[in-house]
Amino acid sequence: MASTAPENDPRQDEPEVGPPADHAVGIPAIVESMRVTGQQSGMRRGLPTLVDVNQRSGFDCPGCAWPEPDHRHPAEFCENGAKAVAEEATRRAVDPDFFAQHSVSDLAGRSGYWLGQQGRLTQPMLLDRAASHYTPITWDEAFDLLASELRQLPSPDRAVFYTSGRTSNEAAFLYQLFARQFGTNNLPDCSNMCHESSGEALGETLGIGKGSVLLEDIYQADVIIVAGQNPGTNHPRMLTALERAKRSGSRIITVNPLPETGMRRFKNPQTARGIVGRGTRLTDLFLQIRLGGDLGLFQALNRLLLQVDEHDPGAEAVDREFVERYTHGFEDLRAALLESGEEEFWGQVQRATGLERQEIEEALAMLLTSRRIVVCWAMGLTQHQHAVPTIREIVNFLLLRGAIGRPGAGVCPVRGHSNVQGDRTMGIYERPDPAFLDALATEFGFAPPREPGLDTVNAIRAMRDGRVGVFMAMGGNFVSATPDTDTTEAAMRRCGLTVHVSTKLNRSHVVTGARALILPARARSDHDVQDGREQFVTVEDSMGMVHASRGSVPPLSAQMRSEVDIITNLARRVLGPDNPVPWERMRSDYDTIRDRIEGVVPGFTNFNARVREPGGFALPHAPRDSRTFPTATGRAHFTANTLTAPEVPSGHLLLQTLRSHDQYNTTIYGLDDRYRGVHNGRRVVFVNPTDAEELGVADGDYVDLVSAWSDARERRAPHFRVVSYPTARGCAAAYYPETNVLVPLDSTAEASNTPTSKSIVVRLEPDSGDYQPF
Ligand SMILES: Nc1nc2c(c(=O)[nH]1)N[C@H]1C(S)=C(S)[C@@H](COP(=O)(O)OP(=O)(O)OC[C@H]3O[C@@H](n4cnc5c(=O)[nH]c(N)nc54)[C@H](O)[C@@H]3O)O[C@H]1N2
Ligand SMILES: Nc1nc2c(c(=O)[nH]1)N[C@H]1C(S)=C(S)[C@@H](COP(=O)(O)OP(=O)(O)OC[C@H]3O[C@@H](n4cnc5c(=O)[nH]c(N)nc54)[C@H](O)[C@@H]3O)O[C@H]1N2
Ligand SMILES: [Mo]
Repeated sequence: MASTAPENDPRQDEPEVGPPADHAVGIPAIVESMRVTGQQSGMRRGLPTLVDVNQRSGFDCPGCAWPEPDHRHPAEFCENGAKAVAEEATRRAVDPDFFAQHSVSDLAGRSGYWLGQQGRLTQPMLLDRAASHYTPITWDEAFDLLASELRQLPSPDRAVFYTSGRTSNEAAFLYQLFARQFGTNNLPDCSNMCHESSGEALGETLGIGKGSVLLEDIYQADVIIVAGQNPGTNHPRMLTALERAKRSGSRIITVNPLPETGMRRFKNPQTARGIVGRGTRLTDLFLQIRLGGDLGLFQALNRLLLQVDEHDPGAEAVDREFVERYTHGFEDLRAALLESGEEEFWGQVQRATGLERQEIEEALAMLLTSRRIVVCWAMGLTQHQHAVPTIREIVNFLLLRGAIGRPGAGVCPVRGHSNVQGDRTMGIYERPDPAFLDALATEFGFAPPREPGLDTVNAIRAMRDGRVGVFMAMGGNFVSATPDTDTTEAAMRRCGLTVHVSTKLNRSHVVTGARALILPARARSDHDVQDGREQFVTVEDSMGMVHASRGSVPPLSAQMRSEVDIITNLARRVLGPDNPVPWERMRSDYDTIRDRIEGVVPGFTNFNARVREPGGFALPHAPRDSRTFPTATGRAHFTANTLTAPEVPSGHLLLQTLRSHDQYNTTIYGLDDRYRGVHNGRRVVFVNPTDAEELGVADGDYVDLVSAWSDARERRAPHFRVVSYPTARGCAAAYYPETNVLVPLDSTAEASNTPTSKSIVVRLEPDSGDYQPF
């Protein structure tokens, strides 16, 4: 098919495909890290930067939220962390000349990959009404414009303040404070599309929506279940922790429709063994589950535990003492799980999981001899219609085994963005806890709004319906990360003003409201000096550890400002001189922000002193620390969940949308997915060979993916190369964000409203020829 890719924008529609790799990391990862570093930032700027990553005196890797070990290796980063840092520390600059050369419609015809590769944003820019190009604007003019648009809104609820998960604790705290002083809880964030289902399920059952394990627990576990997660690509440093656990005797059960290379064999580049040896085999038992089958799997395990307990109480399948002392709802769970007959139950489980009973019993045998069990998961579990019940069922499982609040045991939702968990702790939430608002009111002497605000999906609906005047984003790439791309882009265009505080150019800068602002931010690795004094920020990792992060890279332009600087200046303009918050002092000294966080957020006592200690400190977690459960009953809750799984009509496949090895969400680093054997392209759909045969397609064919959703609109993603791949039967996979066009806005998870990006019913149609690059 003819491609008319713009100059320098490489074609992504003719991928080359080879066999998947048999191990992760090793020497190719080191070579790749050095290559991107040299290419983006040059070795003189890039290498010293890499040395600082995740060190106590350095900055937190802007990649994932996996925690740092106590004994840090001099190279405490991974290939994908190196890519994230290189992209930030790049010498390439997007300056006013660039915007003079490229009209917005030209930029809208480029790929996300090309946009991101142009470099760092270095100057505030305005796209005026009906203008064809962005033009430079001073910071003062930009703040005045935004402030006057905000003040003219008929209600504060006509503004939406989105956050992506790289924002520091300090900036996040000020951003939500500003939004609430302005008068709205419209604070959607990337969490709404990510671990919201985890927070929802864990909050309800354990009383706190966060993971209950520390790194030490991973090392001490007897069994680690890794379900719905691809750490080899998305949390590579987790492989080091899993390797260490394996060396002290842990066994690993991997639950995934795909045999992900990273979970098979790991060659740790930090050890000689990893460089020259065969590496470490990680997975002991691989359960190749169908998409969305995990609720069925954990229900089966739980029913088996109850049955073993009944017939052989000595086996201690159920930790009776724990159940009696700490939990609520056991009898209801028992009744629900044992209700149906054997044949009916196992028929349902088989249909949902695609697993044989014997495979589940093999897992059970490993679990029955272990009390120290950790369950890790990520997007493979959270982005389904029944994600919340699935995670509640995992909690049921761990509670039955007494595996909460015990060393080497617990829940481990592995977060994505490096500070997404901290942002939520700081109050970035559209449904804030009343106690949080009370504390905010007391600390700052104002009445915060109490009405719940808009989450991501509801914000898109409000924008679509013309109910949003100003959309502001603290980082992120809203139009590419959200579902139903055509709907979302149309929604964005209905806003009066769209504002992005960003580091890199992306599609959300070129699909805009009537007017648009780009405000260039300093990033995690950038040096931050305010009024002559060096500043640092803080972040919270996936395990609730809070620590300092100090950037060291000289910013490419003096016009790039810190997020704290941007928020405080905006707040002063919008809220006026009588506002009681000392915004200007907070800008010039981030310690004063931390003092106020201490006054509002539990767990931050003596914040400024403790965060200066090497390694920072752990936030309290009542179930982990003392087996106390801050729920309504003061106990951990069992829940009875109905066994459901996605229904797929014949002739269709269930599609999951996932990440390649060369991307960070919507930021595309390159066009390869080394571990899965894909090179020089991204428009691929992985299909089981038997399914392909039944559907009459073959490896190498080009097809359109068409979403089968109940409304009348057609959602089509054209021109994907079929890749014959050993995924579970009936389950296909393709990359995000190219496939977001297929995810219906109204297809969301119950209770968390998270888009169902891992279960989209699609059919394959012959290539329509409608593909236009980008
Ligand atoms: N390099 C890099 N690092 C990243 C990111 C990145 O894009 N690039 N993104 C960051 C972010 S924000 C996040 S949230 C995390 C995401 O980290 P992951 O959740 O690992 O990301 P995905 O690529 O979406 O992979 C989902 C995995 O779950 C499996 N899966 C899908 N559906 C199911 C299911 O129904 N059941 C089971 N058992 N498995 C299933 C898929 O086959 C795949 O292995 O990574 C973070 N880290
Ligand atoms: N189909 C499908 N859709 C998905 C997912 C999926 O698996 N499938 N995953 C979902 C998930 S888990 C998530 S978390 C979301 C991600 O959604 P987002 O967080 O909105 O998207 P990102 O691609 O991470 O945002 C990248 C942009 O953030 C900006 N940026 C980077 N660093 C900084 C910084 O330090 N400061 C500031 N101010 N800006 C910065 C850059 O301009 C960059 O272009 O996408 C979701 N969408
Ligand atoms: Mo995420």
